[in-house]
Amino acid sequence: MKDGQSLETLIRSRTARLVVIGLGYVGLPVASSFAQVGFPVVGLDIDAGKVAKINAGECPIEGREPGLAELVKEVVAAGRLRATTDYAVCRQADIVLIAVETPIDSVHQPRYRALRAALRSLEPNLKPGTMVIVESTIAPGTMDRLVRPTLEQRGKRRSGVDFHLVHCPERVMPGRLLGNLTRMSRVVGGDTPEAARLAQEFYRHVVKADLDPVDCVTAELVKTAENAYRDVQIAFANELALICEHVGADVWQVRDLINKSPGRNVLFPGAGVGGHCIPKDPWLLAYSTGDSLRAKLIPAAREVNDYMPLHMAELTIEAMDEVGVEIEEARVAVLGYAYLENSDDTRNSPSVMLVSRLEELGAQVCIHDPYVTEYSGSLEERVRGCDAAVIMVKHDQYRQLPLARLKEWLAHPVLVDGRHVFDREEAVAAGFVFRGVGIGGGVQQAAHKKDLGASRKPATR
Ligand code: SAJ
Repeated sequence: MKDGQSLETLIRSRTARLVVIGLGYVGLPVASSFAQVGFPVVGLDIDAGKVAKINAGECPIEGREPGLAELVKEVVAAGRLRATTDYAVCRQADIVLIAVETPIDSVHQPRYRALRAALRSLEPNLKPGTMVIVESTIAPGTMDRLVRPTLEQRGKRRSGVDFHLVHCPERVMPGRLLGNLTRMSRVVGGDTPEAARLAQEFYRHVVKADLDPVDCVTAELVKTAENAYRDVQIAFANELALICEHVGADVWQVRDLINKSPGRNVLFPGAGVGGHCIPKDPWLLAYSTGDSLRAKLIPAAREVNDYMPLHMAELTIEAMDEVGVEIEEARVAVLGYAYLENSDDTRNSPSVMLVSRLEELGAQVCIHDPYVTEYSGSLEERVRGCDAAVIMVKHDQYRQLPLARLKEWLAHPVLVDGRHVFDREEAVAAGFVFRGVGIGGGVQQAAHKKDLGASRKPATR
């Protein structure tokens, strides 16, 4: 500790030296927020370009993040935040906060490469008395099986004695990075009760919501389960949508009426589930039980949600078939490449899955997204001459798009709506061949009729 003062005193006086490892969607807002309230903060990242940008007072995160660019500029100018690639800064740190990516791989296993690298680089620079906080989302059991052993280094030091170990999972949301940080409650998982208490003291300077002290595994479970729960909820809405298509109903009317019933809240069906949390965290939760307990509902929900972009391809093929366009010769305009409306974040975007499916089938794809630099620019230019327009994201620009203009640009009036942006009756009245997720009459109903036809064999004499 700095001249013998206790960590608690340093935290209370906001003089504890904070190092934040990982300056992405989580780390940069956290580093900037603690710098803003007075802590001396050093941001640590392997990306020298990102480090240089931040030291120039610029925010490397694109997209609409209210207040973040201004805050980064302010705290860098005030000398309370600086960035580096050098882990030696951890030797002077009183608190080290780790916010690196924890993706899953193609077989849904967590890939902790970044987390392991951060821990291994931190370990030789970890000084006695430091509090280490992991904000990254991790599978339940990871603090116990990976984080603590890596830092304890086979008896070189002990958690709770030589350092404090905490898991305080982030609850950020693109578009609300700063707002969520202060407004959302947090579970504060301590490897010891003392660690949880010290972390509560620390976060209280920035978080103006509940800070609930728990043990590490509870914190790991809360975070992964809250997102698995949302994924299952969305999967239910998506499966209901597919059923509505089969039987010729309108899922939007159905869900509104269901939600009139007390305690019901059917979420929004759509073109798929993207982002850095929802597609990943259910797998982290399911992974935690290994082979001893095989989760059933969670993987099934993932399967339903991952099917939706492929379903969008099926709806597109079927709609173009009505105007005599084969997928192999088609040019398809995909509107929306981010995973969420009015965001530039394309991580795990359903549009990525749709585009690769369409290209696999031989189509040419023209992508537009006002927030994704590579695909921004004139919507008309991207759409003109295409045989179909497929709405994958409910960006404001698309909600305001006049159908007559869209029809004029297209070579064939085919509109496939994955986010209930348009009303079917209006689209049909405007002369479109229309398909929408959850709107009966699509590819599912055709199959359904065939099934029904098959099952209604004439009674044998
Ligand atoms: N989606 C649907 N139907 C829905 C809701 C979302 O298809 O009813 C799709 C979205 O289009 C998107 C994906 O799911 O592709 C994820 O959307 P999201 O609204 O869940 O947004 P995220 O990914 O930013 O989720 C975050 C999560 N927050 C944290 O991890 C701290 C999640 O726990 C929150 O519930 C969510 O924000 C939120 O909106 O509150």
